[in-house]
Amino acid sequence: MTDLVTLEADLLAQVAAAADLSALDAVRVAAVGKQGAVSALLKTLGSLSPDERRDRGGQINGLRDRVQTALNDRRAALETAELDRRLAAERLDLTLPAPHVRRGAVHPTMQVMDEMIAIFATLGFAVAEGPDIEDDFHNFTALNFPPKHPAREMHDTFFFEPDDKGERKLLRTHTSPMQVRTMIAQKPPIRIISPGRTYRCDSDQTHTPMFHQVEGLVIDRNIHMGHLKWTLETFVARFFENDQVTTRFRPHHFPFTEPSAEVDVQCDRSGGEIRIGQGTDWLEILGCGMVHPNVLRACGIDPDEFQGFAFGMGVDRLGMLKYGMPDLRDMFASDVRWLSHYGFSAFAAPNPASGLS
Ligand code: 2NL
Repeated sequence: MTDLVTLEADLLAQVAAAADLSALDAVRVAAVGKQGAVSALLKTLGSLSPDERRDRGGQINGLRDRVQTALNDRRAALETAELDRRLAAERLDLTLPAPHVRRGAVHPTMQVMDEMIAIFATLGFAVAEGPDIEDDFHNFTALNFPPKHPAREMHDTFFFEPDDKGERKLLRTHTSPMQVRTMIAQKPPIRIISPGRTYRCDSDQTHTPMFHQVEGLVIDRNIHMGHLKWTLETFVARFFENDQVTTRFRPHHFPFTEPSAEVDVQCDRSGGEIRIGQGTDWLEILGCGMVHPNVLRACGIDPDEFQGFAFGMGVDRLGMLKYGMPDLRDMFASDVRWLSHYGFSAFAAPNPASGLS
């Protein structure tokens, strides 16, 4: 019995003296490891009578448990001390200037989005934002996509695995779902833009799998294409900061608008770069149309009482045009040299009062 008391006192002293986690682990191996002191004691039990074995076995197990508890407590204390030491040593004063760190810049996409929001704000449009993960109803069905429309298929849309109810969520392929949500939630008049990220399974020089859109929606009584044309012409002139810029509305087809049009701006491509508002070429910049009666009905709006127009444009693409970037893929390559060249100062946020760019 006294040998056990001495051993326990010795082991507990070693545990208390272990200065760090690796020293403690060495103590643990020597004490309660497979080849350790406690195992050696247990091996001696075989030569004892059954009664002696029960008594001594109980004593050895009690010793092992107390040593194990001491090891656990010491480990916890050392880990806390180590964390405290690291927290103290790695403390950063974020209020100090960081002279060796390159200063951040606003990504051109976000700058352009803020420009668009500022322009539409002066025209009375509110901003409506919503989830990137959508369902089939808000992304397709409510927007009058026929059930077998190719845009629903795998090559365009990122689908999630079906859930328990067999429903397949998806990454929105446009920001229209937010406009659908607004029409369902609010009564006309509605005048919103919905900026945000959109996703399509497509990648080449002019497409990235994630890109940004600003869509717009106006719903009221007696809305007609004249309102659509004025709104978009006003936007284009302000965005390109050129009152003379000529636009061309070309018939097109979208499932969610009827009639539909694509809008081109006059440009000049002769000098190797694109100049907006001069020359004899045309460049497509956005799509638009009168909201299809089926879309209004799907959102609980009576098309005999209300009409509306809608439009959609690619923010990244318009940013490339306005600020002369050659390749869309560079936009999201996270190259700090590109960002510091094309990025904007955080103090140059566009707003209608101080100007846009
Ligand atoms: C494009 C074309 C467009 C719309 C988006 C829309 C939304 C609702 C109802 C009807 Cl809720 N239309 N959005 C309409 C026409 C064109 O986008 O080329 N986008 C990049």
